[in-house]
Amino acid sequence: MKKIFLFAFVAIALFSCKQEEASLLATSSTIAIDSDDSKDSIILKAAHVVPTENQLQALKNEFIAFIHFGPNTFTRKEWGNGFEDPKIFNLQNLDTDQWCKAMKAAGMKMVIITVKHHDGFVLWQSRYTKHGIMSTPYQDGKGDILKELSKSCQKHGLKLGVYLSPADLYQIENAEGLYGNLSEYSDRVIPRPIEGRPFKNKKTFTFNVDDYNEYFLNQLFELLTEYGPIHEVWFDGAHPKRKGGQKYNYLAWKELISELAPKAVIFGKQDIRWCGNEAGATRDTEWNVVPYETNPHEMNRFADIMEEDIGSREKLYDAKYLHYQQAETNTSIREGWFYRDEDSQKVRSADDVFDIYERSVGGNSTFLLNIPPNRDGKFSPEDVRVLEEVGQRITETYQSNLFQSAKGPKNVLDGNTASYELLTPTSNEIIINTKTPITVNRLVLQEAIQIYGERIEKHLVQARVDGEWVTLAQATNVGYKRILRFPEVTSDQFRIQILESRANPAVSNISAHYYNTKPPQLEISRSKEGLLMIAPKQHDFGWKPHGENAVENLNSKTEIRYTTDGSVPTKNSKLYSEPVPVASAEVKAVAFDNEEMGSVAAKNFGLLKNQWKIVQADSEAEDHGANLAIDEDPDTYWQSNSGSRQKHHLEIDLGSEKTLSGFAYTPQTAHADGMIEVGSISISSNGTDWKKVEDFEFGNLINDPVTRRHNFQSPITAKFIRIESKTIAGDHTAAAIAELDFFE
Ligand code: FUL
Repeated sequence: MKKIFLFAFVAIALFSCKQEEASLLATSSTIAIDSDDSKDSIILKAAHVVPTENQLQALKNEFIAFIHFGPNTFTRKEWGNGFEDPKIFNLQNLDTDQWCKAMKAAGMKMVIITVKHHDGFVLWQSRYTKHGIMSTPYQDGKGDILKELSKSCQKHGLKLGVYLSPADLYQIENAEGLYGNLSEYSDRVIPRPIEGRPFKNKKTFTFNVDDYNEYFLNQLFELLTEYGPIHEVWFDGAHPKRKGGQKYNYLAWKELISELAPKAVIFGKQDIRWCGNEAGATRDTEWNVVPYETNPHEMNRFADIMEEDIGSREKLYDAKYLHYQQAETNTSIREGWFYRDEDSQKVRSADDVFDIYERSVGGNSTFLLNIPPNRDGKFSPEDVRVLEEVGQRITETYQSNLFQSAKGPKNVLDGNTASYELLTPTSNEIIINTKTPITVNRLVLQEAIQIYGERIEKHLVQARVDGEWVTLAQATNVGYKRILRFPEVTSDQFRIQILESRANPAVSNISAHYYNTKPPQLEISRSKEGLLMIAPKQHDFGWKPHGENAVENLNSKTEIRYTTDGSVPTKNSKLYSEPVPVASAEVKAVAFDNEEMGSVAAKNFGLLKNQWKIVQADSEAEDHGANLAIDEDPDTYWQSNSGSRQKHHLEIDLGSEKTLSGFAYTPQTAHADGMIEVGSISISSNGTDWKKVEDFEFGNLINDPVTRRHNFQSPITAKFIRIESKTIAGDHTAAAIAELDFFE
């Protein structure tokens, strides 16, 4: 009722005014709530929150690239520790042109590079540290990766952004380190002059800051004045370690950024927020107008926003400020953020990346996909192949609009997002007729958010089939862009209805498309008895081009072919029809639709677990017995009790003596507890006399809880294995294992 009332109220004011009419309220990227605001007036205000020009341009980039590159590329770790000798960054070749070509082929518009990750190592010629590229053999210490990337970006027409980690382990760990050194706050001039290294840009700033903030500001000054225009500055929120109560003077950083990079958006702060996961998951309803307790323009610290519902009416009612802060959906094309290897580090399939593209760009957010360069300074061939394939699918599907010469409101069909059609409660639908019937399975809707803000809360798309309106899809908000996916339909009449809205919505674009769906992505698993199972992937957001279960949707001609020796299956490989036994094998499987080949699914199976027994666990939390660590079901897990110690262990009898090359640890994903960050493996032949073999370490498990593999320095032979935790991520105290695998 309330919604209808509000809608009607705004409608009376606006209906006759058409496009030229602005709005009842002034628009702004932040609007304060007053103490006498009613629920309705709060929602009306929300409908007038619009992106800034920089935010709008960032949204229009749609698909952008992330580059994680640094010492971790050479140590194969996710998080360094700050003690790395710069010489391990043994870069011989670097081909930033190759990166840019591949990113362009994917249709990306910008690239953001980790010029400093948490380890503190810098990829550019900074005047303020020696811990970086200047101390490596690369071009005799004269190389500058950011400079090379910036040149390639200009050549290939890509925007550039920088990730500068506030967490800095080198500055924490080394004796002269500035991070948390308890230095006095005083007025410091930025940039601090360095003899023999003058700046061309003569601007200076004075900030009242401590040593680490001064260091950070000096580095920002270099990055923002010497590498061409910077369009995004990325501040990560993760901290492997802290020291000395170090605070960040973000308001000073922001002042410097707005002055030196006026076109840049800031990630992790007021402009752009993290989507809340690193797996490529998207919300069904991603509102970019979000509630704040304090004015975001005056805030120093921004907490991560992880909940599913962040901007519904209920959430906005308690706000003190309504603020436009768009989501960036960030994930990696490879397992982990840094390159590790070609064999065990899986690469996402084109199906997967295209699916995330449609959900994120078509779900009111920006898609930030990481492609980690390898130790040869290039993108690996498989990564390039996937980028090219995704780019081709995006072009084939979205470049041409099947409504191009259709009849309907001109302002939504002209391909110009600056023109729009204002709808009202009494005229809440748009009908589009095509000259001849078209076959479509995608529809794109956009709102004129730059003028009117995000308003649509619920909408419906129908097609006229055999004289009846058939519903194709129904969804919630639209905002910058909504891509609707539905089973293909052939019709010459389509209807878009706005069912609920925060005020009169301005629809700026409607286009129709056809995605030529591909053979399904596959999922490979094994039962505890050792039976191999291959089936179309079914997960929350996997291969579901129709929003339906891919299994039921399969073309009857689909065949699954597989190999067990790691080779890529062909039409002549073994045909999969029922579960077959498999042990210690590298299985690869592909679906074929006639001659068309789907993406390759791969899984490495370790030893069969049917003879394994748990000998001992130091403790077992309720419902999380030790057997669950070896039951071939990653959804169940062993968890020790919590307590004062992070040290826990599990002992397994493998049934007979085996020679092992490594192991894989699958963490549980139900919560952030129990991630074994550091631990050790010990072996025994009788279960009594133990010998420690080696330590292992896995970084970034809380943000990225996927299976991690550790290869032993040399093969080990054992009947009994003990895995022991030393450090649990995030200072938790219980250890947990969803699955443990050992490889021969
Ligand atoms: C996380 C970091 O800890 C990861 O290493 C990575 O940089 C990712 C994008 O953000 O918080």
